[in-house]
Amino acid sequence: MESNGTIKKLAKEDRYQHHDYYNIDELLTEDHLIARDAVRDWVKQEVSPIIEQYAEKAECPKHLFKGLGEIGAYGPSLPTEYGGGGMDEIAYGIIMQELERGDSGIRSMASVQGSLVMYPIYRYASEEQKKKYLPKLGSGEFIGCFGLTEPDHGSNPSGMITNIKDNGDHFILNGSKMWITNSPVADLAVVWAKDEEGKIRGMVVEAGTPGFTTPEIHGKWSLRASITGELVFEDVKVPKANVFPDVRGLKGPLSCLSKARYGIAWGAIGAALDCYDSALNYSKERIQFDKPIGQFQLTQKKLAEMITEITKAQLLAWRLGSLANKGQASPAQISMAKRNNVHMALEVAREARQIHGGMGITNEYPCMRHMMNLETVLTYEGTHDIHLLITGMDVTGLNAFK
Ligand code: TGC
Ligand code: FAD
Repeated sequence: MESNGTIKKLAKEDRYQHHDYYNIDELLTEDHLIARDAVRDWVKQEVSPIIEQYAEKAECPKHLFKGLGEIGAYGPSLPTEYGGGGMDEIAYGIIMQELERGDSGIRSMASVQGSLVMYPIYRYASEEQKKKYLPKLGSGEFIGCFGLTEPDHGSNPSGMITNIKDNGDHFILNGSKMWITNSPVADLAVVWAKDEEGKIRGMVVEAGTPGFTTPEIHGKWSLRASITGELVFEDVKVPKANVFPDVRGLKGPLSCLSKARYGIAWGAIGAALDCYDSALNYSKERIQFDKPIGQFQLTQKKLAEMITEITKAQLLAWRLGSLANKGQASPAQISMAKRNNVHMALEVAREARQIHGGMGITNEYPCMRHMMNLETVLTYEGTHDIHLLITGMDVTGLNAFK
C-alpha cells in the first residue's frame, strides 16, 4: 500500500517474493490488503516466535485468545453491533489465510469462535442471547466451542444420540461429543442435540453447569497447539431460553460448517505459502554437489508445481469469496474449495519437507508442523472423501449417503 492509499502494483521481483504469482492483489480492495497486512504482522510478532515451542509441548497458547479478539479475527464478516468485524467474506478469508500461515491451530481458534459459535448465535439465537454472548465472544473475553461430532457419529452427524427432554421451564440434556476444539477452556458450548421428536436443535450450554464436563483429549500428533476435548452431559439442565428458537434439523449445524469450511479453503493457502516460502529460501541457500539445490531440475519441478497449485488455490478462493459476497456460494462449491485447497496444502507441505532434506523434519523449519496439522484439517469440517461425495452428488444428482 502506498501512503496516498492507492494500491501499489507489485513489481515482478516483489511479486515473486510475495508469492503473488498472478497479481491477485489487484483483485483485492484496500480494506482487504490492510486487514491482511495487519494480521500478517500480528502473526509474525505473536505467533511465529512461539509456535514451535507450544506445538512441541502440545500446549495451547491460551494468551492468544484475547489478542485474536483485538485484531478482529473473530467473525470478521459478522456485523459490528454483534461483535463482528463488519467486513466482507474475502476479508474474512484472507484473515484466515494469514492466521494459518502461522499455524492451523491458531486459525482453528478463530474459525471455531467466529464461524461455529458466534455465527449460530447471531443467526439462530434470541436477541437476548445475542446481546449476552456475542460482544464478549467477539472481544475474546469469552471462549466458545462447537459440539456436533460424537464418538459414534462423525461423518454422519444426523445419527447423533445426544438428546434433550422437556422438563418444564428447562430441558434435560444427556449424551457426549468428541473431538471438540477449545472445549476444555471454553466458557460456553454451542451444542446440537435431538429433541423428543428426533429433530436436531441447537443450544448454548455454559461451562460450570452441573453435570457438564469437558475432559481433554491427549496424544495428538497433529494440531498440537490447539486444545481438543470432549463434552459430556449427564442430566444437564438447559434453560429453555438457551435453546435456539427458530432452527430445526441438520441444516442448522451444516450452515455453520459452510461458513467455517469457506474460511478453511482460504486458511490452507496460508500454511502452503509458509511451506513454499521456507522451501524456496532453503533451495537457494543449501549447497550440494557445489551448487544450490534450487539449481537442480528436480528441485525446480517441485517448486514450480508448488507455486502453480498455490496460485490455482488462490484463484479458487478469491472467486468463491466473490460469490460468497453476493450470497451465491453454494455448499457444494464450498466443499470443492475446502477439499482442493487443503489437499493442495498438504501436498505442498510434503514436497517442501523433502526440499529441506533431514532438516525438514525438525522444528527449525515449519514444514513438518504444517504437514502434521494439515492431516487434521483434511479430516475435520468434513473429510476429504465426504467433500468429494458432496461434489459427486451435486454433479450427478445422485446421493451416495442415502
Ligand atoms: P442432508 O439430508 O444432505 O442435509 C440435511 C439438511 O441440511 C441441508 N444442508 C445444508 N445446509 C447448509 N449448509 C450446508 N453445507 C448443507 N448441507 C446440507 C440440506 O439441504 C438438508 O436441508 P433440509 O431442509 O432438506 O432438511 O444430510 P445427511 O444426513 O445426508 O448428511 C450429508 C453430509 C454427509 C454431507 C453431512 O452430514 C456432512 O457434511 N457430514 C460431515 C460432518 C462434518 O463436517 N462434521 C464437522 C464437525 S465440526 C468440525 O469438524 C469443527 S473443526 C473446527 C476447527 O477446529 O476449525
Ligand atoms: P469417520 O466418520 O468415522 O470416518 C472415518 C473414515 O471413513 C474417513 O476416511 C471417512 O472419509 C470415511 N467415510 C465415512 N463415511 C463415508 C462414506 N459414506 N463414504 C466413504 N467414506 C466414508 N467436531 C466438532 O463437532 N467440533 C469440533 O470443534 C471439532 N474439532 C476437531 C478437532 C480435531 C483435532 C479433530 C481431529 C476433529 C475435530 N472434529 C470436531 C471432528 C471432525 O469433524 C471429525 O473427525 C470428522 O467429521 C470425521 O469424523 P470421524 O473422525 O468420526 O471419522
